[in-house]
Amino acid sequence: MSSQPLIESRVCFASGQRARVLTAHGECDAFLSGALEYSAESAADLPATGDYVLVRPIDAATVLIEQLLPRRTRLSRRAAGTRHEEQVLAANVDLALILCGLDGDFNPRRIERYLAVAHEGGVEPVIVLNKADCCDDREERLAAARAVAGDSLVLLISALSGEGCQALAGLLAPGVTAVLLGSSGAGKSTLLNRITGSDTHATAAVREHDSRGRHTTTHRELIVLATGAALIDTPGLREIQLWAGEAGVAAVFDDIATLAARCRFADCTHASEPGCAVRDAVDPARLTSFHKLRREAARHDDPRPEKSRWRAIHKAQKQLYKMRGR
Ligand SMILES: Nc1nc2c(ncn2[C@@H]2O[C@H](COP(=O)(O)OP(=O)(O)OP(=O)(O)O)[C@@H](O)[C@H]2O)c(=O)[nH]1
Ligand SMILES: [Mg+2]
Ligand SMILES: [Zn+2]
Repeated sequence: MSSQPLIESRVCFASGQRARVLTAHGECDAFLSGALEYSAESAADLPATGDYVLVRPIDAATVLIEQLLPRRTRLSRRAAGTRHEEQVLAANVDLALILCGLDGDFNPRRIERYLAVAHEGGVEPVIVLNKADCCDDREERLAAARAVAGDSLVLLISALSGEGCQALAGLLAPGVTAVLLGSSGAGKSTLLNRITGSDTHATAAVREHDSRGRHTTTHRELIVLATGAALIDTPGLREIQLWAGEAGVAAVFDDIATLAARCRFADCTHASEPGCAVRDAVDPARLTSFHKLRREAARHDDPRPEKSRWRAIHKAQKQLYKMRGR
């Protein structure tokens, strides 16, 4: 066992057992200690981009991650696949920059989803409408984004021309950590390059017919800016399955909660009940989205492990048949 003291450092890249961390001496390769790996109950207990960790130097360019420090905030999604498992996208983040291209990418429903994820993790969301340079109906889209934004800031920018980027850069005060979220092709890496004034991050054109990106960025990476702020670039997500409870969703649909107080029935579902104050006042697409996210959140609050439940039922059934001599 080495007698080197533990040093606090920040994870700027994490992938399985390998990571990279930022120390006072620069960036190092990092490995997880066996103890950390074995004590983790799920993948969410392992270091993620943005985590603070205690490391033990092995040599000048390599460290061992011994301990994960508690997360102040986090952005998580439900891991892809069928298992009910949390995937931490970024940890200790102050601002979630929810990028939405003003081309075919624009989608208020997706913005609502990202807002719920941010609220759940204790992260302040900022809605960033990008590609203002190629949008003819910016006022209309700005209004549509504001309609779902609640109290969150909505910015209109062009990462390509630089329009509006000054205001955004102004949010990145020293010590602030922000994460770029959004679909592939929304312009996250282009914006990162604009802010850092470099071309270090690869970008690629979106498909002409549907504005979808090509999944150019492949991993989450934290970059420390000259100002002392940190910015995390992420790969565009194919899906952002909610990792949020009802409270996280409710925070995004304040307007519906306020109106619902005036529905005739206290348990009104705003479907077909008489005297509903919500149905006629809220955009039907938003109401549908509210119901959908609430259902997902309910599964999160009360995760019924379907498979294991059925496995137990089948086992009990088999035993019963056996007892009956079948
Ligand atoms: N017209 C216009 N194009 C933009 C703007 N921002 C980004 N783009 C273009 O959109 C395409 C996708 O940009 P990226 O920065 O690679 O998108 P990304 O969000 O990083 O995508 P992934 O890494 O795949 O998740 C590139 O061709 C960019 O040049 C903008 O403000 N205006
Ligand atoms: Mg990218
Ligand atoms: Zn109602």
